Amino acid sequence: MPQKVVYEAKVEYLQILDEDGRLDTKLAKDTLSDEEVRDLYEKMVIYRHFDEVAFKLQRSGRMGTYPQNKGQEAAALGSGYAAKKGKDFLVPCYRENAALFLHGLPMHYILLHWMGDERGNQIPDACCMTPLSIPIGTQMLHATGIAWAFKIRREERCTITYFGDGATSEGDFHEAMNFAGTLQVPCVFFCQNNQWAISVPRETQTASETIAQKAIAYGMPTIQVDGNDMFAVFKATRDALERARKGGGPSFIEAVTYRLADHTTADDAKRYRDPQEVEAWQKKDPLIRHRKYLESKGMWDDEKQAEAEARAKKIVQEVVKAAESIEKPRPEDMFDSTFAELPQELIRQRETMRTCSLGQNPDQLGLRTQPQSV
Ligand SMILES: Cc1ncc(C[n+]2csc(CCOP(=O)(O)OP(=O)(O)O)c2C)c(N)n1
Ligand SMILES: [Mg+2]
Repeated sequence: MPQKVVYEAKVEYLQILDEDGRLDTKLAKDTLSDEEVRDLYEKMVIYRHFDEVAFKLQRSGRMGTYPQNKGQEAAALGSGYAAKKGKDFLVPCYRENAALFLHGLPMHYILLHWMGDERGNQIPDACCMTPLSIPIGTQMLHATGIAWAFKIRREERCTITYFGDGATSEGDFHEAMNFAGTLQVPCVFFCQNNQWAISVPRETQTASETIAQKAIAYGMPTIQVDGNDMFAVFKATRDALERARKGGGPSFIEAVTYRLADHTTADDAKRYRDPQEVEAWQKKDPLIRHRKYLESKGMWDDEKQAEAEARAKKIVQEVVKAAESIEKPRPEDMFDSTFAELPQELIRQRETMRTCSLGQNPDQLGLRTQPQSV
């Protein structure tokens, strides 16, 4: 009986810019120019400020809940920058605002979404992306489906879908990966491994040594990158998209990063996270290392930082104004966007919503109508 090894695999790790802002110039060749890094860093400053303001809006009762993106900006921006705006399709979860903004989503849409206003989910036609996906993992199936459509139509377009480490334990993840692999669709699976799924640490989440290796079972090229390094993220994503565009099928990227804030504003991570772990990752903050890099090139200093922060403040003030000055939605609107023709039961609910819901006082002015029977 023959005894042999039938399969062997390895997973590569890529870092180009280290925590101290030192660049591996050989690996950085043909990635980002210094001007591009400066522009992207300026965007990081804006998006970090947006994140902090969103947090404060929730704390002051002006927004329902919010999952901070803090610490994951390089992963979102580096990958988003590699994708073609207006052509490639982004299929996000909720921790890659930066990529969506880069691809043209008006920033106040994200605030509207978290304020519970459905208009935040009505993506403008010019933006190639789906709305945020809160059910964990469902968007990956959409990404596979959209990429399949691109393939059938012979369009030179790709999807890139974002999800967390926790999402890779979901059935949807495996189904999406399986179909993407067998159908060879042009989709990049971009996992933001931020080490935590709410209070579940990565070690408890999976017995897999890396998240990246999960893709091997689905026949995909896969790589693990330093997710706080825009050079590495950009290179891995660009290569994966190029391969997909040439008919090379799907790829997987595990971006190793860290959720510097709580899971959402409804969470208190101090109850389950070691402060020393958080401190160690704060030193790897993508904003710190990209600033250090630009400073080492003589392209950044305290004055430029102050200017960038002032600009960010002004931009975000306008964004908040746009979200808060929009006319309040009517409760009836919730019946509008799901069905082309509203089923009878929902027609009944819409017509009686102000008169027979629990907690409504039918004696209130204008609410005396009795429920209509249908
Ligand atoms: C299908 C589904 N199950 C459970 C939840 C509740 N939930 C919200 S976020 C989350 C953890 C997700 O972790 P991960 O995928 O690592 O993403 P992260 O929040 O860390 O970015 C869970 C379990 C959900 N939203 N959807
Ligand atoms: Mg996570």
